[in-house]
Amino acid sequence: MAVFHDTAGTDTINGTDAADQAYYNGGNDLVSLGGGDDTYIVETISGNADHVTVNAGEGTDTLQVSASTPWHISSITIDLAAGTATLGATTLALTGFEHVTLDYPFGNPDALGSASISGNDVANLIKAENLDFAVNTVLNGRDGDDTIVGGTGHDLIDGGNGNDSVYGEWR
Ligand SMILES: [Ca+2]
Ligand SMILES: [Ca+2]
Ligand SMILES: [Ca+2]
Repeated sequence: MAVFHDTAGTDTINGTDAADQAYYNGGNDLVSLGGGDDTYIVETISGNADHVTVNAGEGTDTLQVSASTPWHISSITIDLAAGTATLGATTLALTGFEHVTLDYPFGNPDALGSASISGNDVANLIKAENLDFAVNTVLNGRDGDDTIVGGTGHDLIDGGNGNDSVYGEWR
């Protein structure tokens, strides 16, 4: 597995056709992850109006918004069918992702009040566990056999069509 760390500035990252891990730390990056089951990890949000383009390519690929992202933002919206994510002032154009994980194992002391994640027409894994109790989520699987895991706050979960597995909280 190759691991890529970007800079806080603008970067172009080209992954391999095997499984890659690529980290985001700000800037108007252009990322192509190639084949394999890749993970793109949003580690830091700058607070600037950055725009990131990520093509996850073939394979089963995961977008992860991780613990060390600063929470001066009030909401998160991720829509795989539309191919968009809005994390505060940072926007992402997404292609080829199947899974989304919100992962803040140390809780969220700041302003984040809501998170909305919508999948697409394939089998999605949508995980919002490890959120602070105050964060309300809206999680939509859409078509396909989805697995959806809510957080510790108020979750509104819609599995959509397909044979879905839905968990209010993973504890
Ligand atoms: Ca960057
Ligand atoms: Ca790859
Ligand atoms: Ca789906």
